[in-house]
Order: sequence, then structure tokens, then C-alpha cells
Amino acid sequence: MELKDIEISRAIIERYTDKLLENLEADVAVVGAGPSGLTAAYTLAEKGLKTVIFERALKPGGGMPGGGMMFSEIVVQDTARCILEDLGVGLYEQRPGYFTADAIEVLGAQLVRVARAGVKLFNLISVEDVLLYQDRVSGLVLNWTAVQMQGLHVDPLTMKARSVIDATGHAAEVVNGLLRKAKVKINTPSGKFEGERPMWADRAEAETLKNTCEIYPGLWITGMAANACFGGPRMGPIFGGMFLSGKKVAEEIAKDLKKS
Ligand code: 48F
Repeated sequence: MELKDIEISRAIIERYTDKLLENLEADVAVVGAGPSGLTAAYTLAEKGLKTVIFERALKPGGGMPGGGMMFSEIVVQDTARCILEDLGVGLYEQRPGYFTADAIEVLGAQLVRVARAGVKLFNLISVEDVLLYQDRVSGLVLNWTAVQMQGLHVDPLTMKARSVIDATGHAAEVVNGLLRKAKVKINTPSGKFEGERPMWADRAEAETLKNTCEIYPGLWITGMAANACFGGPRMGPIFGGMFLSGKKVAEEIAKDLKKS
């Protein structure tokens, strides 16, 4: 068969458009494909919920492939090793109670799990706003990352979701966008965004899990975004809290959506 350049283009454009159209409505939309967002996404999809991820960057993974200061290894504590064992990655008890895994291998395993669970991950798309209907976050406002980077005057498109997860890491971009535009109160004690505190791994890991919650009707927080909202400390390259937080947010959303 003679390969026709135009047919290659047609195949890509058609399939991508089909995927995008199939995912304009979902049960759950995850913003950010870092460790917490990826864990949340495959856990939700494996529970039968239609889940989609939008990731700003060219490559998924967020802060994970960088490990600690570019040493591409991550550490997890005993309570989180079951998640990495379940992914089937190599795990080493490098120091008593400190398990290490190759950051790239973990990312690869998470991406395969996400794809096999039927989650569509759209890279190079930035979430710039939310749909807010009757005081409930009901979807996302999307644009190409390239449009955002260039500051081009191009209007966005939208997608609808029953629940949205802010898994955007330290900046908690979805929550902050909502606060900026809608002037609402979120479910922190002050009703405001607190901003993350300096590094303290032991406290941060526990607080990440505690802070994982529905921060506003329809909008959930996981990973570093959860700590940033509540003023919890950061933790650097220990990732157990990220994985456990992703699992927790998925389990809570699944319970919540079953009720409605
Ligand atoms: O930062 P990130 O890895 O978030 P996380 O899952 O994990 C945090 C750790 O990596 C690390 C740490 C813990 O050990 O301190 O920092 O909480 O991943 C967040 C992802 O969200 C994307 C961003 O490119 C990254 O891949 N992102 C951020 N803002 C947007 C976004 C946006 N507006 N739209 C789409 N994607």
C-alpha cells in the first residue's frame, strides 16, 4: 500500500476529534497529570466512572520525573508502598522504612494503568476557568496551552463534568481561579486560600491526606493543591501522600456520585 501523507493527517485529525467529542461530558474531570491526578483518574475509572484528564504540559507526570533535585528516584513510606506494589514497579527498602522507586518507571506504570482503565489524557490543554452553575462547579473551560503561553486572543471551549478535581499541584490553579472570578468562600476554616507552608515532610504527608476533600460544591482537591488550600507544609520528594491522596479523592467522589 502506498502511504499517502494526506491520509496520515486525516487519520490523526479524525481520531483526535472523536476522542475530544467523546470526552466533552464526563463523570469526573481531573486537572493535572501529576502523581495525585493520575492515581485519582485510574482509581475512578476502575470503579466504572467516566474520567478524563487535562494536562497543560507536553508530557504528563508533573513533579514526579524530576524526583528530588533531578535525582529521578522517589521515596514512599510504608503506608503507601501498597500503591506502588499494586502498580508492579520495583521497590527498594533503601533505608529502614524508606522505600525508593524509579520515578520514570512509576510514571510509565501509572500512564499504562490510566490508559487501560479507559481514561483519556489530553496533554497540551490548559484549564483556564470553570463552569459555575447554581453555585456548583459543573465543568471546565479549556484552551490550548500554546494559546495561553502566547497570550493570544482566542476564546476557549468547554466541557461538562459532575465532579472536577484540582490536581494542579502547588498553585492550586482551579481553586484560585474560582476564588478570583466568583469571589466565593471555600471550605477552609477562613473560607480563603491559605497557601502552602515551608517543608516538613512528616507533618505534610499526614496533612495532605486530611486536606483532601470537596473544597467547594463540585470541586475537589488532591495532592499538593490540597495542602496549599489549607496552609499545610510542603514535603519535597516523598510521594506517598500524593498517591494516597489521589486514591482518597477518588473513593470519596465515587461515594458522592453514587448518592446523586
Ligand atoms: O505538581 P504536580 O506533580 O502535582 P501533585 O500531583 O504532586 C506534587 C508533587 O509532584 C511534588 C511534591 C510532592 O512530593 O511536592 O511537587 O500534587 O502535577 C500537577 C500537574 O498539573 C498541571 C501541571 O502541568 C502538572 O503536570 N497543571 C497545572 N495547572 C494546570 C495544569 C492547568 N491550569 N491546566 C492543566 N494542567
